[in-house]
Formats: sequence, C-alpha cells, structure tokens
Amino acid sequence: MTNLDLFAEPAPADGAGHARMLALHGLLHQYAHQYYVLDAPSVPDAEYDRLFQELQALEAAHPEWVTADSPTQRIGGKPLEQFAAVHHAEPMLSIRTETDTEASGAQAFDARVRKELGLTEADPPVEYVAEPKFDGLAMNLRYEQGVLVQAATRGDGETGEDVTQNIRTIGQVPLRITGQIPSVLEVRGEVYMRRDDFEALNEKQREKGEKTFVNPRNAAAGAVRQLDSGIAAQRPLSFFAYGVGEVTSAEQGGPAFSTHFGLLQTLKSWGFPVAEQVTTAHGAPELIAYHQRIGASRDQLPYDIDGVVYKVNSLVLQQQLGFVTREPRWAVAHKYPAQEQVTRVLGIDVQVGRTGKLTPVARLDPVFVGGTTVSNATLHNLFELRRKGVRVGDMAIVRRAGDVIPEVVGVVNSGPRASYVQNFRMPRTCPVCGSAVVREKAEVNHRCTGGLFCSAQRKQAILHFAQRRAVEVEGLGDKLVDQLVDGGVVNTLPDLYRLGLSALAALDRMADKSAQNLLQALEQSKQTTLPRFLFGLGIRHVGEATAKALARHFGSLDAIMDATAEQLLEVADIGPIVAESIRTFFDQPHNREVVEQLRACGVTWAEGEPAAQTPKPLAGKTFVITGTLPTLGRDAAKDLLEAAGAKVAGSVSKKTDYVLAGTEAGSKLAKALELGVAVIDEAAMLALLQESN
Ligand code: JCF
Repeated sequence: MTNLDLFAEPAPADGAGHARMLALHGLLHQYAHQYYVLDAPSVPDAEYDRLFQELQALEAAHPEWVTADSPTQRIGGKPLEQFAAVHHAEPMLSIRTETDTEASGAQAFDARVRKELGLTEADPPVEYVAEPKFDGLAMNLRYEQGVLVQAATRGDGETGEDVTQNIRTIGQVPLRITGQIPSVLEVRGEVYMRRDDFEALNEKQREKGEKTFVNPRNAAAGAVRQLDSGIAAQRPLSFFAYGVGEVTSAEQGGPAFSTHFGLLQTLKSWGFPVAEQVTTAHGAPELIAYHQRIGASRDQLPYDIDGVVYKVNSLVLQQQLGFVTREPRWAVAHKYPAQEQVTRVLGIDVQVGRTGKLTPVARLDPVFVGGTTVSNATLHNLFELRRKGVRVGDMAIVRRAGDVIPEVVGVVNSGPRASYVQNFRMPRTCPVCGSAVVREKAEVNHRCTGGLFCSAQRKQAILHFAQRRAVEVEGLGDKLVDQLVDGGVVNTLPDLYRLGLSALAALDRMADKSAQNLLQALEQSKQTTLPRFLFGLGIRHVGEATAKALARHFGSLDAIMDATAEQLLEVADIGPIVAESIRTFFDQPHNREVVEQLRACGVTWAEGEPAAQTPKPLAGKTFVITGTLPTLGRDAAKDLLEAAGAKVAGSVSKKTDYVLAGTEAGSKLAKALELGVAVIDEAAMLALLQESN
C-alpha cells in the first residue's frame, strides 16, 4: 500500500464524475477549514494539493459543473469572527502551482507564456524574475503617507482579517517609511517563522509539557491570529516582501514601475526585506537552473520554502497576459518535493541519547520526504507521543525540513487502523544497559540512570566529541563507534587516542588504509580550540555559543574548571541552570580525570587571557563570509574573526563592514557591491588581523 492509497479513489468516468466532484468539495472545504481557520491540518499539504488538482481537472472537463462555492473559486478560509474584516483594495491573488517538480515544470510555464504572447522560436527568451516561495502566510501591509495603518491577511482574496496589532510586533516590518514614497502603498509579502526560531519555540513548549506546533507555517499562522498581541510578540516572526497591492498611480505622483525586478529593488530601498536569492532569468533553461540551484541549497536556508516562483519581469507583458479566474497567467509556483508525507508506523523504538534521555522513535514504512527517504522519525517524548495519539499500525504525517531530524507531527485518523495497532509503553529499564529509568517531577523526559555505564550514552558522548563542530575526528561515524564500543576497545574519550593500528585492523570490515586514515584524523583532532573542546565534553546546557562565551570570558580551561557558580554567572548569557550544570560537571572526579587524560594524550589548544585583557581589535565590526576561501574553511575563518571580536552575520546589509569573498561568491557579493560594502579576500582578512594586533 502506498502512502496515498488511503485517500485515493481514482477519478471515476463521467457518470460518477459529478458525485466525485461533490465529494471533493466536501473534503476540500473540511481540510481548508482545519488548515486556515483552526490551524490544525489533518492531511499533508501535498494531499490537499492533489485533491485540489483533481477537482480542477474535473471542472476543466465539465465547466458547466463549476459552482460559486467550489473550493477552486476562492482562495483561503473565511476570516475569523473575532478580527475585523478588511476588504482588499486590490484582490490578493493566489498563484498557479506547478506540481511537476522536474525541469518540465519550468518548460511548461515558459511555453504557455510564449504561446499567449504569440512569440515564435525566432523571438528572444522571455525575461523572468525568479524568487524562493516562502512557506508562510500572505499579508497585505497598507501604508498611508508612509505610516503603517493596516496589516491584513489574505482571507479569501477579497476580504481578509485585520491583524495590524500582531504584525506591528514583527521587527522586519517597517512601521514608517521615508523618502520618495507614494501616499498610498500596499506591500504584499509572506509572514513566516525561521526554522531556528520554530525549533526554539517548540523546544520551549516541549519543556513546559505544552502542545508543540506542527511546522513553522502553522506556528506563524497561530501567532498572526493571536487575539492577544502580547503573546504574538513572543512568537518570533519574520517577513519578506514580494509584490504590491494598491499604489498611488504615476499620474497622481506615484512611482512608475516598468519591471517586477525594479519594483522589488524599490521596495528594498524603502526598507522592506526582499529575499537575497531574487534574480532575473531568461527563458526556460535559466528557470530550470534556478530551480535546481535553490533546490540544492534548500536544506541550508534558514526558513522553509516549498518551491520557487517565476514571474514575467515586464509589467506591460504581465498586463497583456492577464488572468484566468483569480490566477495570473504571468506567474507560477514551481514546487519541490513535499516536506510532509503520510506513511505507516511499523513500530516504536526507544533510543538512548548522550544524556540518558529516552526518545521514542517511530520506525516507518520508508517514505520520500523533503528530498530523501526517511525510515525513522522522532516522537520526542512520551507526552508528545500521547498527545499526538500515535500507535503502531497508524498512518502518520512525517515531516523533514532542513537538516532537522525527521519527526512525526500527527496521525491521519480518517483511514482504517491496522489490526495490529497497539499502545506504546515507556520501558522501566534502559533498553540498552538495563539500568533503571526515571522521570523527575515536572520533567517530560524519561532518563536512563546508567550514566557512562550505559554503552548508548558512551557512544553518543564519543560521537558528540568527534563531530565536526567539536574536535572533529573525520570518518568517526556511528557505525565505527558502535564497533569500537561494542568491541570493548573504546570506553572513554581518552581511549580514542590510545588506539593502535593493530586494534583497529582487527575490527570487522576495517581495511588497513581506513585504519591509517582514522589514526591520522585522530592525530589532527588533537590540535583544537578551547571552545570546541569545551563543547565536545558534552556538558549539559553547554552548546557552541555558551562554550565560546566561557572561553572568551575565562581564557583557560583551568579557570573554567575552578570557577564558582557565582563567577560563572558573570558570563553574559549564562544563567543559574547552566552555571550549576557546569559546576556539577567539573565537581565529578571522573570528568576531571577524562580532561586530564585527554590533555596527557596530547589534545591541546591555544589559551588566551581572560576577556578583559585580550584586545578585541575587530570589536564592533560585522563581517559576512561568502564563497569558497583558498585555504581556510568557513568555520575556521569565522572562528578567527570572532576571536578578534568581530561579529559574523549571515546576510549583507548596510550595517556590514566587510564581505569576505572567496571563489563562486554569488548574490552576497553582488549585494555588497551594490551597497558599497568593502569586499576583501582571505589574504586581506589575515592582513587585517595581523595589522590590528
Ligand atoms: O513566497 C510566496 N509564498 C509567494 C506567494 C511569492 C510570490 O511572489 C507570490 C505569492 C502569491 C501570489 N506572488 C503572487 C502573485
């Protein structure tokens, strides 16, 4: 059974066609209400899209069946009763979706545009603007005399909801704009939540034992619809502009735009965030290249996108192309593989993490999600598992976005349950080492009490220490760690550095060459930095940022190990829980022993003076790194700059002091040149560090 069989009923031939159409009305209305109004979708987006397209196809074959209340004839859900209704001065359009995620999706669009414009093969390629398609919710921002007077959701495209109070809480939305601006300006764009903000929000909800949000878009929609703007303000939202609604005409003194790209540049100059990936593209081949390029970087973007948008650049041509019902002929959304899919839960396993936390993990009928095949997805903890009502045998919605671990976001309860459905129970003893499992009061997590007696915890501790962002032992992955720990060759971190060629070569499937490579990688990892080493120790609550702050403040490991809780609290961003955790860690004799043995094995780093005395020559300077540097990795360059007090940001703005550019630097370099920001190469950066020392 494929994951869609639950819903799929093949479109019947003509007689049954009408009945099927009515059934689709019912389903789509129900799903749209759950999605837009209740913020509680019961099926993945891809399934909704599929049914929607089935209905569109039926209606195309039988135009006489189309009724005004068909889900295809309106765009969103009804506005909520509690918010004032806003009639849009210009209807808010939806955009046609090209679900064909292959190159042919772009070719089909280009071919339609050329045909409508009456172009022949002899004519030059059409110029388009290509932009990422944000997975958020559409918003209309109305400015009068430069002041934000109203923010409204799309609603059904004609009438939306007045959510001005909530939108005002978004830092990226200008409350007032100045310069050569039209007296009436409506800016359209997408309100969304960044992935890291979403993860942090859900983590907080999880710790409080409260309901988590299904995905960033739902979290954003929930925040926008908060009647209490105080709560909305605590939900971190972001905004990107992609178009305009009503704008004072040129005759009345408004701007005279001729291209969509020019319009976006103008919005940017007025202070609206516009995606840095926005670019012009000529003809289908460049659209395809864009779709592939953005698709390849999709996991690295800080926000979810579900596709890219192509628009005809010339506004005159846009007008010429016009609309079909509510969809412009001059624009299309070209999708990527869905980030949510439905599949069956085959079992629920329990994994033991580095800190002993027991995580229920769903074993799945493998399914293609967000560009890869997923066969396991986290259920986080027992309470979330119960809240979501996941049982073995259920059909579950699985989500994978970015490099975040795939998770089960809920179950589909419309289908029949398998006969072998069973409830999940948290084991009372650790499935790996047999130690007792406990759950502290007011804690949502169950933990194995085995500590480093538990091989699962030892394995995770080793993997944590060896990861790229810690001391980085290249090639030491989970398979190898399993072998080393299960074989009793490595029990503690220092054991890693006592490995010899013969012990390694004795391992299953370990060729001489691989053994040598591992030894070399271990040798290389000995030369590290204090923040990496500290982070690698795996002290609870000490992430990379905290490790950096500690290293900067105290300068040496001994100073940190001997610091009192009070002294630790003096470090910016370290609170009582983190201070206590660090103190407890170094109070354990065996932890100190591990540190001493690692040092004895030759693990070293340069130690500095405490922060107060080290000069911070680049303090207050902001850098952006782009492209491939000739010798330094980007992480290494970032470390060097931060050590000198500089801030390293992700995107170029007027506040950027330097852009450090390597080869194949793309839009960030272009942006720097456009804004007149200084561009330097690696050698110039190293010189800058020397000079200012
Ligand atoms: O990013 C988006 N979700 C997005 C939606 C971008 C666009 O340029 C759009 C859109 C919806 C309608 N343009 C239109 C006309």
